[in-house]
Formats: sequence, C-alpha cells, structure tokens
Amino acid sequence: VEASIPEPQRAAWTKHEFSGFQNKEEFEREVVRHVETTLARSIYNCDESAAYSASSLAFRDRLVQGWNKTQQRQTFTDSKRIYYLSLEFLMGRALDNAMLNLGAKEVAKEGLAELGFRIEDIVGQEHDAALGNGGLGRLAACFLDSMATLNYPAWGYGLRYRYGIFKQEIIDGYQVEVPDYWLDFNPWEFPRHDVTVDIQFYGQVRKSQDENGKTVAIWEGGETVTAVAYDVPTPGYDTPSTNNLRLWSSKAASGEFDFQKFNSGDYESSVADQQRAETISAVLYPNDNLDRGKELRIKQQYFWVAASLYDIVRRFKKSKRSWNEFPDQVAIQLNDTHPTLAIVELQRILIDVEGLEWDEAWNIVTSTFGYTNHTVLPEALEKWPVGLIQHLLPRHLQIIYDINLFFLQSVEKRFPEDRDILRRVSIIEESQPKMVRMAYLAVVGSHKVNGVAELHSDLIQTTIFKDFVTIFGEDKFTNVTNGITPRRWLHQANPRLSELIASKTGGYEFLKDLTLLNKLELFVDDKTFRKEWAEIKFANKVRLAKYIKSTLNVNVNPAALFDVQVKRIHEYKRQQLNIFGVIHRYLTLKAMSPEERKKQQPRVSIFGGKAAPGYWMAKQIIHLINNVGGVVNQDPDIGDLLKVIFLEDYNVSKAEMIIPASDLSEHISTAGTEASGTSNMKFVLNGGLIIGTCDGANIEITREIGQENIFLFGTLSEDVEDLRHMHTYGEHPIDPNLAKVFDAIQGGMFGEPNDFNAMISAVRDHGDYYLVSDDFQSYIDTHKMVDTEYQNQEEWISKCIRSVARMGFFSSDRCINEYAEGIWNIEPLAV
Ligand code: 6GP
Repeated sequence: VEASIPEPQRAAWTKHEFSGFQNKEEFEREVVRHVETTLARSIYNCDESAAYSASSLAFRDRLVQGWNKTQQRQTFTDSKRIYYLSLEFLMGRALDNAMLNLGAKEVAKEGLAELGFRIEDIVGQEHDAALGNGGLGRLAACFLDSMATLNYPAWGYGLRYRYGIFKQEIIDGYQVEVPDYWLDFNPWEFPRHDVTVDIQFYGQVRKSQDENGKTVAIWEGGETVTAVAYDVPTPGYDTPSTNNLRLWSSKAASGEFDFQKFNSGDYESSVADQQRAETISAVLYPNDNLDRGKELRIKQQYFWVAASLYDIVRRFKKSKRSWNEFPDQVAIQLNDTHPTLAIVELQRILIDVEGLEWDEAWNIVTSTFGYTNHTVLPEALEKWPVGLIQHLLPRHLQIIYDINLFFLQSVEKRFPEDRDILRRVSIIEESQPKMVRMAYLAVVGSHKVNGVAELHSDLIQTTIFKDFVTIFGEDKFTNVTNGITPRRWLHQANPRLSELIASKTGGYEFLKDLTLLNKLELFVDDKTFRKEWAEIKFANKVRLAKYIKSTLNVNVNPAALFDVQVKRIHEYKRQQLNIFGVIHRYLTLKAMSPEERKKQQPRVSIFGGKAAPGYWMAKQIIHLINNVGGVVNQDPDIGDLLKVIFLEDYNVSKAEMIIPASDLSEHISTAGTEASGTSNMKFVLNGGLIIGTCDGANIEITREIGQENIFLFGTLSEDVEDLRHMHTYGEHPIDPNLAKVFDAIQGGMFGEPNDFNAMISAVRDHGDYYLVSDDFQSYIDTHKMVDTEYQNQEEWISKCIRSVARMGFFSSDRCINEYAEGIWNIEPLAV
C-alpha cells in the first residue's frame, strides 16, 4: 500500500524540514538536545560515551536528510541501479567518516571543545562495525564509499550479524577469541520493521498444471524464517548522495504455528523455534580464504540472497516495465561466490512465480549478474554437497540441474570431439558425495567475470576457468584492479599528510581525483616540504610508539625503522617467512661485536592479524612471534637494535593508526597466491615503502611508482609449479641460513621447541608448499638493502614522496568507474 502524504498537506511538511547544522553553535545545540532528550541524561551525567552517542545522533540526522533525498531522486528518475551483494562489509567506525564526508569535522571539533571534549576521544569511543574478515570485506566498504562519492545509484546488501569478527586477545603468547557483541548501541542503523521478507527452507516440490495447462513446479512445506531489513546510510564525500546498505536480520516468522504451540502449552519449543531462526544471522564465519562447508553457512547465503532479490524485484515491479527491461534497470554484482544462489533464485522467481519461459528468463538472469573472483586458492573455492542442497532447497537443486543440462548440451554441440570437457566443466562434480561447484555456476550465470589485479585475472583465465574461456570466449573475462578510498585511508587516517598534500596540489580536490597527486613530484627536491613530510611520519610513529608502550609496556624508539606486517595470518601470506627472517637478524646481531652492532640499522618489527579459530598453524605462527618478542625485547645486547611487537586485535580502526606510522611494510605472499592485496596500496599512499613479492597488485604498484621505489624479491609465479614439483620428487635442501634459524628454535631459544614443530616440518619435511626456503636468501638480502637505503634519509623520503605522487591509479573511484562502464553499464545520477 502506498502511504504518501496527499499533495495539499505537503507544504506543511516541507515547511518543517530539518535543516541540519551549519556552524558550531547549531551542532552544540543538537548534541545537547540529544544528550538531554534522546539519551535522557544531563550535564551532571555526560561522559565521553554519551558525548559520542549524541554527536553520532546529530550527524545521523544530517545523513538521513541526504539519504532520503538520494532515495527519492533514484525513484523519480527510475534509473538503473547497481546492487552489490556481499556477505562481508568491514566498515570500521562511522562517526569520523561521516564528519569528514559531510565536511563538518572542524565544526564538530570546535563544538565538542566548547562542550568540554576532545574530538579524538569522542571518535575513539566508537566500536568498529566489523562485519568482515579481511580484504574482501574491506573492499566492499571502500566500494560503498566510492559509489556514493561518484553519485552512482547503488545499494549494498548484506547480513546483519549479531556477532562480527571475534575480538582477539593474546594470553601467554596465544590467541584467544572473545565474542564481538557490537549492537549494544548502534546509532548508524535504522530497523525497518515494516520491510520484511519470509524466506522458505526445506519442504518438497510437486508438479502441477497452471490454468493454460502448462506444467509448473510448486515448492511447498518446510519452514519459514523472516528477514527484517536494517538500513545503514553510507555518505559520499563532498556530495549530497547518501546510499543505502541494507543488512538483513533473521527472526522467527510470526505464524499461527507458533501460537498453536504456545497455546497448547509447548512454550519452550516455540521459544526454541525463535532461537533457531535468529541463529541464521547470529555470527560471521571467521574464515578468510577458506570454505568450511557448514550447513548454517549455506542457510545464511540463501536467506540473504532471497531477501535481497525479493526487494530488488519488488522495486523493479513498481516501475511497471516489461521483464526484458530488467537488465536495463538492474545490475547485480556477486562479491565472490557467496551470493551465487542469487542466480538460481532469480531464475526460480522468473519461471515459477512470474511464469516466464526458461530461455527468456535465463537471458535476463545472465545479463543481470557479474561475478568477481577473489582467490585461486583451492581450499577457498566453494562447493556444496548435492544432498545438502536437495534437502535445504529442493527446487533450487532442480534448477541447478537444468542450468547444468542446458549448459553441457551447448558445450557438447560445440566440442563434440572433446569427451572429457563435459566432466571438467560440469557444475556438478561427480565425486563421492556429488558436489555443486559454485564458481562454475557463477561463471555460467554471469555476463562478466573479473579478477582483482592483472596477474590474478590472467591466472584465473589460465587455471581455474581455462575451459570456460574456450567455451565463452575471452570477452566474458576481464580485470578490474582493486582500489582503496583515499577519504578513509589518507584523509581520515593521516589528516596531517592530507593537509600537507592539499597545500601543494591546490586544495582537497585530490580526494576526488587521486591522479592529482602527481603534482607532488614538483616538490620532491623542496627541502622544507621534505622536512614537513618527515615530521609528519615521525609524529605518526611517536603516536604508535606510545600505543605500544601503553598496551604492551615495551619501549620502542620512534627513530628506528618501523617494519610492519598486518593482515590475516595465513601460511600463503607468509608471516612465518617474516618471523624466521627476524630470528635470523637476531642471531646475526648476537654474533656481532659491540662495535659492529653500533653500525646496524635499528628496527621495530610489528605484526598484527587474526588467525581463524580453527587454523592451527596460523595460531602457531602467532605464538612464535610472541615468544621471539619475549626473548628479543629483553635482551640487553640488543637494546633498540631490534624489537618485535605483536599488536593485539588488528582491525580497521587500528589500521588507521598503524598504516601511517610505517616506514616499510611486508606483502610477501608466495607468488601467485595473493589475488591483489589492498593494504599494500594503503601503505604506499601513506608514505611508506614496501617489500614484496611479484604477486597481486604489487606488480602494478611497481609499474606505477617505478621499480627503484619498491623492494621486490623472490620466486616468480611462473616458476612456482616447477619448484613445488622438485620439492616433491627431487632434492630439496633447506637454505643454510634458514637451517640455523630452525636450529635456534629447536634448541629452545624461544620456548618449548615442540610448540613449533609443525611450522618447521612444513618447510623441511612436507614439501615447503609456500616456498619459504626457496625465497629465504633473497628475502634477507633485500632486507639488507632496505637497511642501507634507510640510512640515507633524504633519498628515502624522496622515494616516499615520488611513490605517493604516482599512486593515483589505486583509488577505488577509478575501480568503481571501471565496473560501471565495463560491467554494470550504469551512469552516475546528476545531483
Ligand atoms: C581477498 C584476497 O585474498 C586479497 O588478495 C584481495 O585483495 C581481496 O580479496 C579483495 O579483492 N580474498 C578474500 O578475502 C577471500 O576470502 C574468498 O576470498
């Protein structure tokens, strides 16, 4: 039912429109009003947490205005919309971002100061919205920022987890997981109790005849769970556009069923039903680059895509257009294979509910979807047992079988000679048990498939999707190199550097057109500019040093070289290579005379990142890092020459503090394993250099900034397979320096040696799949070069400035424009 205000009464509404706050007095008034009325507190009872809440509510009010107007504009113009389906949105904090994007941070700062608060303390009160694991989820958050900033009519769709990624505590050197209950007070979401969708699971399918005698499938029975929408406004930078992120929460469907149970005295089981329903959106699976095949996970996936598609289709139907116009109005991007069931669900809606013929429906489906692949790691490629889908979604399994049948028939017709190709490309893997290959379903059901960096896009076309390139042709496959939003990752994280850049490039325009950074090249030789640049880096390091002191009680010298590796802990990302390198450095320093030691470059090795709770090897790596820190940081021979730090609970807001403080960061995955990486871009953008392998976006970063400004080392991806083959079938002597490191560990230098047996034998006895030994010598040689180059600070700073000047390409704005043009066929909406 439409519920709009009749024309004659509208004037009364517009007369009372909230006009926001333009100056600090108006901001203060809003804060005071929220403290006193919304929060029901007073000046005698207003702590930082209340000031945070009231400031957020004041900004939320402003966001909502832009948000309403943006939604109205999208509806009136009836423009094509892009829907970004992602199981993860790693948003971080919202208040600072809202203040900056609305251009009102100064006003808030002054207002808060008058009210007796420091803005940093208020911003620091906010709990991160951590609905993601790592790169894939943070990319989705950067994309939302860019889509709003560029005025694209875009919606994000995700799940509203009650528990985001766990909080990591380090106890006696071990990771301990603590639940992240983040919804206590969240001013950034709007519950839409009127926007609900009933989602069906289980049941049976029966065939029936419709009024025209056509056979139709009826899916009935089973159980129903209700999806409730929660909307999160996402503001663009320096634009009134504010888009919507819609997160679904699950609750028990309120049917007669419950009442009956309740009335018949079965109170407990009616509550149990409710809890079971709420379980669906209760918790984010804490795995990065790993598929565990849990039944609840596929329930989450279907729940979320079915609710989202219902919403998308409902919105389309309002326009009363014919179905063949659907792809002109709707683009849906699949963030990895997690939402692949959306392909099947749309086909089901079109044929079972809307009565379209198969072919017409399938044309619409395949013109609507695009699929982004984020990994080639085999353990991350999703597969689901046919039996599980049969049980949970019986109608969808039939449709998957039909999609596969028609697809294989067309392949057979074109490649009648190649009998094996059908087995290779079948969506159903004929294993025991049979499995549905989600990536293949995503490829077959989309019109474009992209990787996230050049090397990665080449790799997917030559490995996992090779046959599909032959079948569909090269045009279906493309590359969109990842990007990051310069608003959060420069302006917000490093305000002083942003200000310095603005002073040299003609204001803050560079935040909307990052290629303007190239103007900085003119100032590379400018002494005062270089000095200011270095001062800012030093201040950022001092801030991190203070944080390390306050959390770990370790003194680190801010003049030392800060060497940082922060990301999820994973064997392929090779934190083990890093810590083995650190041990090698320690042994080398220990063997030196005091005079020799004085000539060495002091360093702080900083690590951070979560291990998946079930990832035993990753947890062992964390344990070793902490034990090495425990020994090295106490050693009087070593002093400031080496400190080893593990920062607890790495997350988005900590990244905003750590990244601007790095001199060198490590992006050292085994070549061919890291699809892109995005923190590599953040570190360079903040004036740090990187040491890395020829992997992911490191390669394009090198091309943009120049190879003299990056420390590359290690095996190339084309040689990895041969090396692995040699490890398995030929001789595989361990690098001699690495062998000394192993001896030190096994001699008990860093605690109980048996604790680290698995890490060592993975390299020594089990084929060294990640090529740690092969790359060890070139890794430590390259670190030696880093030390030498760091001694020449003037030259080092020049390299940093030149690199920043050349980072324009890595804005997520560039990336979103490429998606819009090459995949979504969608235009920005004039504001
Ligand atoms: C990650 C990739 O590992 C990382 O290289 C890339 O930068 C990021 O996606 C964004 O594209 N992949 C995942 O986090 C993941 O779980 C299934 O992929």
